[in-house]
Amino acid sequence: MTKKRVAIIGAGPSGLAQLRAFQSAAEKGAEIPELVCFEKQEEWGGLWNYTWRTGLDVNGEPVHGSMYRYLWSNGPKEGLEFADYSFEEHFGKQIASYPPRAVLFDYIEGRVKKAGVRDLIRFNTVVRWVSYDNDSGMFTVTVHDHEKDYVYSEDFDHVIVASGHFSTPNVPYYEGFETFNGRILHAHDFRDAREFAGKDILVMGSSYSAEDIGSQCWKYGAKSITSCYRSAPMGFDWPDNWEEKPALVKLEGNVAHFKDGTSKKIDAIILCTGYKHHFNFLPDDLRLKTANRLATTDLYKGVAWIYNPKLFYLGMQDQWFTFNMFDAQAWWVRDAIMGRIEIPADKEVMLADVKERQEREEASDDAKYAIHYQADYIKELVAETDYPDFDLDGASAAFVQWKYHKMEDIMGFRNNSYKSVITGTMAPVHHTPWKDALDDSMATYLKT
Ligand code: FAD
Ligand code: NA7
Repeated sequence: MTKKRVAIIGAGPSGLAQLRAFQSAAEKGAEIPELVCFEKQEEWGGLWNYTWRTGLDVNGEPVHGSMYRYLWSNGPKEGLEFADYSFEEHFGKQIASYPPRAVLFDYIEGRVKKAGVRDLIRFNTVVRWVSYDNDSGMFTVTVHDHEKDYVYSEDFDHVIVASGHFSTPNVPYYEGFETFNGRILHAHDFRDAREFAGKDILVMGSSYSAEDIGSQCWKYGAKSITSCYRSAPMGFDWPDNWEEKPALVKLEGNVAHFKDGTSKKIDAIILCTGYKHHFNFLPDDLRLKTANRLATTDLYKGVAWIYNPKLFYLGMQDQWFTFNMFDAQAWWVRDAIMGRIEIPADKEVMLADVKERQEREEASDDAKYAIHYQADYIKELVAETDYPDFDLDGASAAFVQWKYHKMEDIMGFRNNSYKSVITGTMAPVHHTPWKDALDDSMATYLKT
């Protein structure tokens, strides 16, 4: 019998989890399918592979990266630790709880280097189109190899979409944007907070990007931060030069007018208005269309495309948990492909699964509820595979504590530490408070 062929689109944390999942089965003696991972960037790590570029990349493709300099993990690392590769294994010691981007990149890379899966990735290769043929039961994946500059197609039994969903910006329009005499940028194009030192900035949105980009600008010397919300304020105890206002109504010249009738002169606007699930390489019958939520539309068990469950998606949920959730999904998808897990033949059963998840998600808008909801989802997947079982209640407790720490001190929550649920050790307190730690290099972070 010929081996099944599996295409993985993207070598970010999700795609790499998939490669590691298959490699771990092979390590235990299983016969695994032939794997091809297509990655449009020249390096792995997805968003964690920092790029200074914005707009188009060196090959003329839209820049994938939305990460910026000086980014430190926005949640405790104890909530995302791989169950099969601890921080202590990687760094040879326990490290503090909110590592900067470079440290997390190193950690992600460490596991896949150890697994030896790099040769399975075709870098600088962007997926242009995927189609499915009912007669042959195969997918045709068409890609552009930018190194050799040619387009080619190959057939696969399965396709796994791991291309991320925090890359294509959602960019609203407000009256007066076209005559504003300053920079208007989306969070996707934000790179270095020092650009805004000494400036009065307006941050639009009230979620993670607004909170963190505003905080970066504050830390690196912005004169003032004004943030505005559409639905609800973030409600933290902000520093004196940070003001939270209701929705923007319009701009007149460089003056922003808000819904409560107040106004403020500003120098630059950063749109922290979220991202779109965007798959320009998929036809309508294979393409996921979902809001950014915990229970995505049309994915059985959050991963299998209901209308053709030979197609899978990883990491498409809104994320409290990240790396360990991608792992749980990748292990589950691996087992579905290898015939160890059966996917229901009846579409109605799969639709009912999604409906039940969405109703349960909608039962509460409390953050603690949402954290436990996603933890339960991971538990459910882990229980069906050989992914190492780990203490998800402990990881949820770290997230709940994190929420409290943020309410206590939004510019100081990263000075806290938590206990690893993988190794049971307590993280050390970092040597420098976050607000004073201007150098985010790995060498400085790891100094004891
Ligand atoms: P991505 O990391 O987006 O990787 C997708 C990969 O697919 C990329 O390498 C991309 O080049 C490739 N790709 C896309 N399209 C194609 C194509 N057509 N052909 C070939 N390859 C393609 N999570 C945390 O846990 N902690 C944090 O502190 C945190 N901070 C964040 C900060 C920002 C600014 C953002 C945007 C996200 C943050 N996240 C954080 C969440 C983040 O989504 C995950 O950590 C993680 O990167 C998601 O992994 P992924 O592999 O699903 O997607
Ligand atoms: P999110 O979490 O999707 O949040 C988007 C925010 O943008 C949210 O507050 C929205 O308000 C707001 N929004 C969206 N459209 C508009 C318009 N038209 N006008 C005003 N405000 C708007 O995205 P983030 O970028 O913060 O976070 C994504 C990931 O990046 C996250 O995982 C982090 O780890 C980093 P709403 O509340 O819907 O009214």
